[in-house]
Amino acid sequence: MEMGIIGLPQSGKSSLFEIMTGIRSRDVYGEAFVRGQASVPDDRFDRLVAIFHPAKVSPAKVPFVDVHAEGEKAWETVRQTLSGADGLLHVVDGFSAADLPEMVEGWRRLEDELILSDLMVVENRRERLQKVPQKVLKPAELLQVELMPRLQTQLEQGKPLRDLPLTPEERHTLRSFSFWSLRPELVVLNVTEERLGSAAAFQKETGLTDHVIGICGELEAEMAGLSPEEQQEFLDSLNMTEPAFVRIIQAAFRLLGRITYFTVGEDEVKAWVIPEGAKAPRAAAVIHKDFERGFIKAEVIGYEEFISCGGTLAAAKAAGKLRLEGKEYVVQDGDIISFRFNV
Ligand SMILES: Nc1nc2c(ncn2[C@@H]2O[C@H](COP(=O)(O)OP(=O)(O)OP(=O)(O)O)[C@@H](O)[C@H]2O)c(=O)[nH]1
Ligand SMILES: [Mg+2]
Repeated sequence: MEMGIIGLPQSGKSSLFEIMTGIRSRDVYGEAFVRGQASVPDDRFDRLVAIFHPAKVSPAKVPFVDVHAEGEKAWETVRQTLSGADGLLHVVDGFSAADLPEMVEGWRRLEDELILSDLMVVENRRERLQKVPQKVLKPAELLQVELMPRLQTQLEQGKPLRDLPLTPEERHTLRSFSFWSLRPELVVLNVTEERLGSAAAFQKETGLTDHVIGICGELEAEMAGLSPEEQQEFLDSLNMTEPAFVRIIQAAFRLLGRITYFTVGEDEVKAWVIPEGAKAPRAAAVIHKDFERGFIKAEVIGYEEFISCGGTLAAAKAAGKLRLEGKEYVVQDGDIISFRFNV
């Protein structure tokens, strides 16, 4: 699971990457890309840490990738590096753009490039499939023969593939193509302080319903270097409740369809990242493969219930609120879990 950062040259990609991960990407030389983890801010996690005072604290993380693409092969570098990214974060320069139309134009320019790149892949694939006699085609290829013209029509209209309704089977057969416009995308409009309000107009103008977040990269960078108290003062003076990069990380996490469950104790409080809809054994596997193989039961309590029981496992147990769940249990966001297994 990872988010690839894209954007026109000098749009503020590496600056945003640094704000989110703490890694000064621009100081990393000789690498085609830098990968960094951003901790996912979560009030529930903070509360659990305050309750258990653990020796070790491990919040949920989202990996971001910042590409260093220069020269003639820049586009190729971006394509190769991000072919495995599950989601895209498109940074739009709103600080040096003259006005809103110019910001929208910048956004459109890259989106068009991505759509064109997908279109070339579709056309190539169609050509190849046409050269093969129908009867030797495998079922997945037959599905593609049907599907590719639909994709082509969509792309020729300048629309992203993610807006097409696709069955899970169709999605599966398209996975290996790494289409840009099929992947979920979050757009970050990077503006100056006085333009912080322009995200709404940008959203309207681009027709992007959700998934647009306006930030002022300069302010965010300043804030990142402050103590928590100074940061709070700074936020108060701006009428903000939290830094905007927090919302970006949280939005990226949701965009990737991930949820968290917690393991708690005096040694460690940890937020584990799993795909939404994962059943208990699969959730256990992210801790250790043995937990999945030898899975017996999961002892579970939802976060809210845990808090309303007084915030101790002993009290929750006494109140009969710790549930024993089996292999078919679908783990819920915020579950506090202890696995029983046998290896
Ligand atoms: N005024 C202003 N300048 C910014 C902001 N973000 C980035 N910059 C400046 O824009 C330039 C490019 O920033 P980067 O973060 O390196 O942008 P990038 O998209 O990673 O650039 P490339 O990797 O070269 O494509 C730098 O000189 C930054 O100081 C911002 O929010 N406001
Ligand atoms: Mg950069």
